[in-house]
Amino acid sequence: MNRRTVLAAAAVFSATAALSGLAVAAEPVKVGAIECLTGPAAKYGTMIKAGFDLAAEEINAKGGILKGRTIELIYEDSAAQKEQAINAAKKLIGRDHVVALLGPTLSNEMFAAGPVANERGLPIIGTSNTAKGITDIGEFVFRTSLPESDVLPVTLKKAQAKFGIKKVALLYSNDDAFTKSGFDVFKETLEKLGIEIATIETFSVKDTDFSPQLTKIKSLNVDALVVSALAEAGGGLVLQARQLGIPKTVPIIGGNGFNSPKIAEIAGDSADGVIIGSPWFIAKEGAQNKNFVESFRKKYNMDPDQFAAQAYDTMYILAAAFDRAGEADSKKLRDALTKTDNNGLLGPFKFGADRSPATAEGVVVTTIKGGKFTLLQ
Ligand code: 1QQ
Repeated sequence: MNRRTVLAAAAVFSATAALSGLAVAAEPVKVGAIECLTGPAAKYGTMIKAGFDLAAEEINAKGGILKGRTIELIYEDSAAQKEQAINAAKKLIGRDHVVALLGPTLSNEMFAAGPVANERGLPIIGTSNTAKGITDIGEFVFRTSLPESDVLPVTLKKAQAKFGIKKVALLYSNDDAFTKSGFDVFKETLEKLGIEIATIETFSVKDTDFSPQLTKIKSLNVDALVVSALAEAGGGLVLQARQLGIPKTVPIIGGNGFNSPKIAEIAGDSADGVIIGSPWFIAKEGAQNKNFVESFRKKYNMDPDQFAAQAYDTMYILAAAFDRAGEADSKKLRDALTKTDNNGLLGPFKFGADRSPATAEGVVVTTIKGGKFTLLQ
């Protein structure tokens, strides 16, 4: 070999190395996240993003995944719009070549975007989807959030025992997959518990005036209002209920949509006494939760909510699955995800055969006091 050939061979070698193992080992692993970062559900999406970012930062600082690769999160805003969620999934898969997807924020969006990921054989993990049927979309669809069917019965039983509730008004927005699903569970559980439903009132997720429904409810002398709504409408409804003179002795019970500081941001003092079930609450015992809350406050100068906690756990679940998969391969990652065994903020976590959380232990019932979530004693 003359000198020229040696140089050429070396050039070929380094080019090959750049394309294969050696250089690729340092390449970040791209993960897409579809969240509501603007629009009416942006409070949920920004909390979820904050939870993902904090966990990814910690994981990357500790050496990353797959023997030294970092996780690179690429966000697309779905703005609570189904079409936008579908386009986001297509962009992240087609343009960015992500290996997995996180989100979307709303069940409504997951029913639209989930099939896109599933058809392309890419794992998609909802961290906040609680409607019935989410993982029925297909075998690549996972969720780490507890469905309403696990949480609402715990909430209602606790409220019944504490307040002796016998008769309620049931309200829900009938144009969203999650709020409709929550309504179904609330109705079925109320019937099982022998609680009378004095009236069922509907509204739209976009509504801002609930006075017709609330005026009617006021005349019915119910013991509680049971509401399946997203936070924007839910907060407005709570505020107007108190303004119209439904007293605080009549508690308002919400579903997962109420697990957000947005309720108190909108309703102010009127949010006091609102009752919500959740797999997590901020004052949960244990060093892991304390560290999370502290790091979150330090990084963002605000308290985390349930959505941030679920997102944080999910990032660790994803990172561990990548390491079990052994490479950044979507199909291997899917199989590795099914073997999840995490001990995070939400407690011991495994997926069931349906790729939803295997158990619903650890659901707590909280109430809002001075804008903060505290345990309902
Ligand atoms: C869903 C929900 C929402 C409250 C998520 C933010 O539970 O859409 O399933």
